[in-house]
Amino acid sequence: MVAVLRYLTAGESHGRALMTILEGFPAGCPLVAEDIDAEMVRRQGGYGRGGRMAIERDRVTIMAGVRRGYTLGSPLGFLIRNRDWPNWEAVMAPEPGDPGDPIRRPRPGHADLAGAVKYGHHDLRNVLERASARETAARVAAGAAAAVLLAEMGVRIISWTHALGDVAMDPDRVPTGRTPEEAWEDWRTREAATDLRCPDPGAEEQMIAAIDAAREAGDTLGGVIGAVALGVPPGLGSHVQSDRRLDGRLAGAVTAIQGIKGVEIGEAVANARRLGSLVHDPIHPGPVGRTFPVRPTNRAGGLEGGMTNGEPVVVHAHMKPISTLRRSMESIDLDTREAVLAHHERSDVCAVPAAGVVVEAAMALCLADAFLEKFGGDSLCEIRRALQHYREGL
Ligand code: EPS
Repeated sequence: MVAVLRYLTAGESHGRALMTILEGFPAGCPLVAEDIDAEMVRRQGGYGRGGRMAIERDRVTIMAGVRRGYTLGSPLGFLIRNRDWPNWEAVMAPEPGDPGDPIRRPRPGHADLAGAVKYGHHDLRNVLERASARETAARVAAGAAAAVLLAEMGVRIISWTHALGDVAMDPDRVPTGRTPEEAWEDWRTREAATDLRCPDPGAEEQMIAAIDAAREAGDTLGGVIGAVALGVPPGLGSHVQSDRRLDGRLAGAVTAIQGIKGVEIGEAVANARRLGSLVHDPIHPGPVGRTFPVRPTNRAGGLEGGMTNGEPVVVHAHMKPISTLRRSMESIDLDTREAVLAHHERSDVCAVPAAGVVVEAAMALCLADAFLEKFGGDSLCEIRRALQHYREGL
């Protein structure tokens, strides 16, 4: 199935810049660089980041697709300059033929070894520069535009740090609100005052201590990101073909984020251990004046039969610890085949809070695509009319 909303990114971690092209975005949607920059700032944050974040001030230049603050329906082009580039210019752009100082000790967990074999690279830098999670800045730019479009349709996506290492938050503190807008505004306000984007201050304190201990030990930490899309209408995705199932598309989009190795939709892990009668969400008549049924529980996480069912879409993304460790793991020297310690260079200790912003972006792109597929239209106005008509029919 070809996506309606497609994006591509380009750029190396220490290259000149990152670029994004977002294609299939409708005309007439308000969009300014500030909308995207707000997400750039959020993605750079979080306790546990390394020295790089003190150098970068990620900001987007809108290169194409917007005029007078509104999208044109043509491809959107974004550029994010790497402020670190001048420090790396000699490494990244040596004279042709200059062998430089090739990296030959692959890091376990990173793309180094498989990438070098696959592309026939001698210098592992030719792999690691693109494999780096720096690329997610470009993805967040695309996701921020998708989130603006979704917000126009009343859909809001929220994420938080659910667990970090072996410290988990109190699940009763998951951000909620009466309306998608209220929940979003409320959590955005509170999030700004946190260090790790965790809604449970007690757990956050322990998480910070865990990061400090890992840093001290030259080690790294992963964690779990919780995310929810609110205000999603029923009927996005489809049961009729495997590649149209939204749960699969969503899981694919989230696990395609660097470091994310598992995704749980709704209460999937606990549900696998329960009786069916304690898993499936009952269907109750809607309140007076409302014809659409309500669900007293949402263990399915808003997806049944590969389609949204009108309940919040709930996802938990599991991130492995960063694979660049200061204490270096066992590896080999690719020239001598001797056992050595893996290559190490500056990196983060933990990037779970930042990855939460990337999960939001991946969800926004996936849901906006499913939205456009369902409601079609080349302009925001057309899509709005189709959505309104559909909602009336519900
Ligand atoms: C990364 C290594 C670090 C991270 C980087 C991802 O960069 P550097 O090697 O320049 O210190 O900071 O993430 C970002 C730069 C970012 O913007 O998120 C890696 O190897 O994956």
